[in-house]
Amino acid sequence: MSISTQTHTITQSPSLSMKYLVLFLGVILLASTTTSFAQTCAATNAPFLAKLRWPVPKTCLMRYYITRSGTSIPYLTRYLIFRQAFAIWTKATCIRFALTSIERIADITFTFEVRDGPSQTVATAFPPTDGRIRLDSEENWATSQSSLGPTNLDLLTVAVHEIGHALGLRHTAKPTAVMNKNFQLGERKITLDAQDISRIEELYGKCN
Ligand SMILES: [Ca+2]
Ligand SMILES: [Zn+2]
Repeated sequence: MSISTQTHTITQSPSLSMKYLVLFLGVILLASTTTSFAQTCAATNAPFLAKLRWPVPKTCLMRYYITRSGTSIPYLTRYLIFRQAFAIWTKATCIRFALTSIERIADITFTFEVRDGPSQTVATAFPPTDGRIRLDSEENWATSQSSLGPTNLDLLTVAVHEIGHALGLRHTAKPTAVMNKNFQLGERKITLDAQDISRIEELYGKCN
């Protein structure tokens, strides 16, 4: 947005070489911006500002549903990844999570859908008590640490982040937090940092 504004301002009466210089710098700036923030979560902070959380009876046991369509990743593989992601949040919240095959009784649902192609938006999640997590089926998903590389995106890392949204957390600018909205290709970031833990405790209390 600011890039196009600058270009129009500077090119009011430039020489030809100045025009090319501005165009060149604009392309470089655009390319670097796209590279840095190529993989992001699309959840906006607005729905999360009200400190939405799941009500107490739910927080004993929450159920999640995984769609059987929309991706070539085997169902069992996805289940094992999502189960591992939930276990990370269980440690911080004491909330237990169990798989259900009945979508209508699920609190949190995972779907894989065609979104905007590889990179850019990789997933969107909705806060309590919605709980939908929509993953882009066209991302180059990595489903194990051994297959993780510079051209693919760790499904476990994204799952941990999106579950954080489904529990009520909004984005943070802190780079080390799992709730930072940017994902790096080839990166596994699944350890909750101190800020992630303190923020989830604000919603659900300390887990003893
Ligand atoms: Ca995408
Ligand atoms: Zn997000």
